[in-house]
Amino acid sequence: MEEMRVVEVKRDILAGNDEKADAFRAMLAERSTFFADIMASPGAGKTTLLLALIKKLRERGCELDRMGVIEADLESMVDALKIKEAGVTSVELNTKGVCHVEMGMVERAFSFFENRAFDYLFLENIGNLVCPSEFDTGAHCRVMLLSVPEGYDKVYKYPPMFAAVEALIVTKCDYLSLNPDFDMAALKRQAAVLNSGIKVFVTSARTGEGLDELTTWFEGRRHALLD
Ligand SMILES: Nc1nc2c(ncn2[C@@H]2O[C@H](COP(=O)(O)OP(=O)(O)OP(=O)(O)O)[C@@H](O)[C@H]2O)c(=O)[nH]1
Ligand SMILES: [Mg+2]
Repeated sequence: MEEMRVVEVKRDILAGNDEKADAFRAMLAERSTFFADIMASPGAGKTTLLLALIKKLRERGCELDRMGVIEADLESMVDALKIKEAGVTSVELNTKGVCHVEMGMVERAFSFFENRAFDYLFLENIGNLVCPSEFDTGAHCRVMLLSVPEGYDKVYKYPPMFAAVEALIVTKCDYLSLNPDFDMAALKRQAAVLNSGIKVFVTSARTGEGLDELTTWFEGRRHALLD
């Protein structure tokens, strides 16, 4: 009878990815670069929030050339160009259909910065609430966005993402008056069930709500890395 073998590809891939991610995280910490991975579904407001954060960090004294962004998308240069127009260096990482970012991609994208040193490096991950949560990208901090138009019930439908992050950033809160069925209390309650330490920010890039608090939190996370 033929022998049957089961090859656990996923576990091997994830283990190899985790080792690379740990080495990458340590290398960036050596350079005092704080690296944050921004995850969310398509259109949740990742690029808009990044632009708002860049502006806030600049106002607080961080030079534009001390920030860098890796923009991951299946295709196109659209988001990288927006970041570049804001005066910040960016690398567009086109995954050509792959729905998450993994370490080989991060390392390759990072090499295009040619050894530049940053205080803050951000990754705008692929717009997807499922796969990105499984892959360590070498970031010191992972956050997710959930926009008000998407609905609060995503916390019940995509639990691994909510469990994987340090912070949940609720975006487009200027739409709250138009979405009376958005149950913020239920969202916070269930997010805390999935992830007891999760920090929740309620923001709007349109009105500026919550952006100061969020920027202060990112600054604190960077200082904690340097200490
Ligand atoms: N009203 C309102 N609209 C917002 C806000 N943030 C982003 N938007 C709008 O939402 C749309 C999507 O925003 P993006 O920042 O491109 O979203 P994204 O998550 O980067 O999208 P992908 O990269 O395509 O996945 C744009 O039309 C933004 O202007 C907000 O706080 N309030
Ligand atoms: Mg974007």
